[in-house]
Amino acid sequence: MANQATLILIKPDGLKKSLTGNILTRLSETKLEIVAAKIARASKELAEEHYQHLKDKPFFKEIVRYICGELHNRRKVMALIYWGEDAITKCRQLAGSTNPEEADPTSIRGSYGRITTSGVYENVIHVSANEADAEREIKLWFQPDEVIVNLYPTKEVAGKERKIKTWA
Ligand code: IDP
Ligand code: MG
Repeated sequence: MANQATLILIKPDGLKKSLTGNILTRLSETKLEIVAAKIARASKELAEEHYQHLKDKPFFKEIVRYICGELHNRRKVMALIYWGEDAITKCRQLAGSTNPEEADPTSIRGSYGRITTSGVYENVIHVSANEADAEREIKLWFQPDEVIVNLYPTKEVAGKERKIKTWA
């Protein structure tokens, strides 16, 4: 099995519950390499794009609000790319099933997830489901310069001269 990349998001409930360390510790069992990491904010547009495959589901609006941080008053996620052999299966295995009540209780979602009274699966972590999703999602959440390996082909485009912010 060749090296794969997968997008991991520690969702707003994971951050609010102060689970960042616990989740990263669990993921370190995979012995995969972290090749990008940041705290990021999902705009509504980014969230809708991220969950585009679920846009016809009755819970679509709520999961968009969830990943944007509106359910937790914590408008951020931690976004990481894990890279290595069989990364997607390894990370999804550790994350556990989508429904946290059905997830293996020793998995990340089984340990820390819950179903809210309004029916949202709050499952603390996102892991890309397959290689095509991983590529699509990584390109949504990260720019090439933010990743320390070359995952996908890039191109140079002539930018309009623009101001960049630097430390004063
Ligand atoms: P995944 O995160 O395990 O890949 P997806 O089907 O891609 O599962 O769903 C994205 C997210 O939407 C889930 O992680 C969960 O937070 C939420 N979700 C999925 N299915 C349901 C459902 O049936 N009810 C409520 N929330 C759901
Ligand atoms: Mg998914």
